[in-house]
Amino acid sequence: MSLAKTALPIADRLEYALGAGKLPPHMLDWGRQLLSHLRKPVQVVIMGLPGSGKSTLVNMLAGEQVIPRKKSIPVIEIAGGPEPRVIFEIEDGSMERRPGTLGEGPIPDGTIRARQELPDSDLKRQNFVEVDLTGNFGYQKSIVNWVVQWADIVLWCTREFDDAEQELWASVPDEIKDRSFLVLTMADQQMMRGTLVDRINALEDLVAEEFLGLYPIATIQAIAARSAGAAADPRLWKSSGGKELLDSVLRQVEIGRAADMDRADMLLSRFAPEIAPMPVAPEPRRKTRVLDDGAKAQNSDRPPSDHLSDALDLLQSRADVLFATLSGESEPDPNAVLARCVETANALMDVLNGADPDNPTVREAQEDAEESAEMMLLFQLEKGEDAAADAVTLLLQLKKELAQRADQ
Ligand SMILES: Nc1nc2c(ncn2[C@@H]2O[C@H](COP(=O)(O)OP(=O)(O)O)[C@@H](O)[C@H]2O)c(=O)[nH]1
Ligand SMILES: [Mg+2]
Repeated sequence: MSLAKTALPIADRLEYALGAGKLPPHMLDWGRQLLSHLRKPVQVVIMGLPGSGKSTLVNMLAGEQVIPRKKSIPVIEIAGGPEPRVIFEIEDGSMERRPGTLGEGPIPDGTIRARQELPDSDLKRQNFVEVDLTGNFGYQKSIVNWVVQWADIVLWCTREFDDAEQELWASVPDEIKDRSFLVLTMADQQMMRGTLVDRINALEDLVAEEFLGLYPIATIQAIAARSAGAAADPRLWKSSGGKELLDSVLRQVEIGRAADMDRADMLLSRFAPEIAPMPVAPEPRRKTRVLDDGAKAQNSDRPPSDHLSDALDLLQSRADVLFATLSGESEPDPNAVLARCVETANALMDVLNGADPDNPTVREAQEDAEESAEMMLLFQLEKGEDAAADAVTLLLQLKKELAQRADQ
């Protein structure tokens, strides 16, 4: 093992593990997907009907006037780059590039997409992409379908979130809904008309189901407060709704990045422990007896039935705790349940690895335990209630099989 490798950024270590064939075939897709996520900034999409306040909101989030009020462009990406430059994609498939910013020069006719690059270090963490929902309902639906294939976080801008918009949003996968925001724009106008509170109340139940949260915002006031420096007008920054929305978006970006890093850590410590951050040497399954290692030799010298009953005891006690959690008053947190299942499967593998693998019953139990630990890892990557339920079922199944083997 090279220590230098363990000091590399997690993405580099994952790339190394993939290149060195450390991941088993059924984990390859996950591994590759994870790597591409770790390598690119989080994609924050600002989506909504034309005139819903998207460009203004992007300017607020970026902290500068990046999108000018000129011709509208269906897709505008704000991303990091060594110096300011704009890349235009034209409807005939051609590309045009020019240095500077969108506001500084003409926008070519037929532009369908523009990428504004800026030397802003925050843009290494996240990009902002404005997507205009133009055309008829069918066309808007196809835009939504395209966006959900690559977006990490969506900010849906709207004044009312009407039935048609709700229908468009309904088709978005749950894992994106869980990290997306409904942004009620033009809150200043709605407040003046006296409709804001009713609108928020009317949307409350729907938002609880379909979004991470509802964020009313008076974007123009938020920009004024922000460009004066947040410290210069902290009250307006707060009362406009700007602070809450920006803080929440940035928090969500961080949560997403941390979760990806945790998953990569998990994959590495399981399949390439020598390059994991805290290398844990796994007990080799097919252990040849090391006679000068007293404890281990003794361990393997115990009859296999002892190891099997230790393993059963372990499963029984963990299952008891798990069931106590599941039958408690409050809704169990699926991710905590999953973590507990993963931990149990790993502990089980440790117990069984102490037994003599030459005994066929022991070997079968070891293989089951190892397979389950891998399945648990997949469930943990998948997350959510279904995965937690599958993990608990798997543990119960394992317990049943182990009890049968111990009886043999
Ligand atoms: N009063 C008010 N006007 C806003 C607000 N946000 C955007 N606007 C105005 O609404 C119009 C449409 O905004 P824009 O950001 O271009 O919408 P887009 O088509 O979704 O990108 C512009 O004239 C903005 O100045 C807001 O919070 N309050
Ligand atoms: Mg716009």
